[in-house]
Amino acid sequence: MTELSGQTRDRVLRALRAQRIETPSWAYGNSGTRFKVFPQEGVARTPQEKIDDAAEVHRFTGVAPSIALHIPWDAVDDYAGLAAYAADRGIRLGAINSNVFQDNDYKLGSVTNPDPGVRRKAIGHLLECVDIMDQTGSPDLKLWFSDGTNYPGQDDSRDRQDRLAAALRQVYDRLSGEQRMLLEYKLFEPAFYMTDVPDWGTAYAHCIDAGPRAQVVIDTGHHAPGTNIEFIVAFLLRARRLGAFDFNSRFYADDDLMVGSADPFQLFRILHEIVRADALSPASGITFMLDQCHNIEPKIPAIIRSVMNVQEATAKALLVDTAALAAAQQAGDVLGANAALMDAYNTDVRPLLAELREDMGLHPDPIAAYHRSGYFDRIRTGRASGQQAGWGA
Ligand code: LRH
Ligand code: MN
Repeated sequence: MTELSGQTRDRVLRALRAQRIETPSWAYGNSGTRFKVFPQEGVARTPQEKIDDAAEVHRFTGVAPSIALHIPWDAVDDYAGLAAYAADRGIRLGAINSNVFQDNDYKLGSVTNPDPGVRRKAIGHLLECVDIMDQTGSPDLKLWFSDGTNYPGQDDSRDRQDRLAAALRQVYDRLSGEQRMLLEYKLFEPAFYMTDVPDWGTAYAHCIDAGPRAQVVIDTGHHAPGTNIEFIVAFLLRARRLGAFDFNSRFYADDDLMVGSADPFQLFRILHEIVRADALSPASGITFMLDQCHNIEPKIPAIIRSVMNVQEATAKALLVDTAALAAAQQAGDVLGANAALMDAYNTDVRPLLAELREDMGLHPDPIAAYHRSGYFDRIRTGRASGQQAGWGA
């Protein structure tokens, strides 16, 4: 790595030290595909054990102090108690994810269902999630709707959009304090003809209609192949409507693989837009979450690896020589501009990150440290009995 000036080094290390990545509770439970869910030894059985695992990820990475919850997968009787349990382990309860995609009543849709009774039930769940936010202190309500149709003519697209807008209005009006509504889009699956919130434009338009507390979530696995996701990032940042990321990666569809594992260059380009907009720090109000499923690989090391992948892409983005890039862009020097970006991307930032971790009092190799910690042996024996957590699908 070309010798970094002291000033650049400090700026990069400061930004990396302040980075915050939220891990998803459901990634600590069993997950799979429609073909099979392979259980794994030591998997969490309760929201508390998922929090224990999240605390381990934070213990070795130092930048993952919050966990996103999914309701009802993480339902408990005492949410304030759960928040206290987490706080005792240095973990904050993050986004509350609603779930209106697993109940039999939602076959033809949840908030967009032709049946007003089903719509009321779905909206009731979303409002219940805001009640939970009041108890956990979570700022973010994250909404993803599996709603859609499978055949042309099955339902009226405009009527469904009206129903969706009415539901979002009701939920939006329930928000208080710093609470936000984060709307996630997805091109397809489980619906295979039309999805009611299929793309960023639809999500953005509904957020504009709802109000300033409504922001868009970009799940990196929810686009058509070949989509330029960093353009969407740049656009929504400029519009001040980018609320959060669900980071993961994919080779084909919504594969939910480790972020950066399938396309590290895309992750770098996304983080470049974030850094360019000075939107990396928690103060920017963007929540950087992982949304992954570790169907065959050991879950906790996979999440640690994922956090490290985000750190590596971020470090590379922070190393972009912005002055050289801007000069080349202004001069129409196409190759020069591209080279400015590629030089940063082709920089091996692992030594810098190892140094950062040592500065933070952490082991330079979080995964090796995790394996040496004996945590897995403890949970493998300690959690041998009982029902492992999963999607309950
Ligand atoms: C939908 C999704 C959404 C979550 C779920 C676990 O595909 O990305 O963010 O609710 O995964
Ligand atoms: Mn997601």
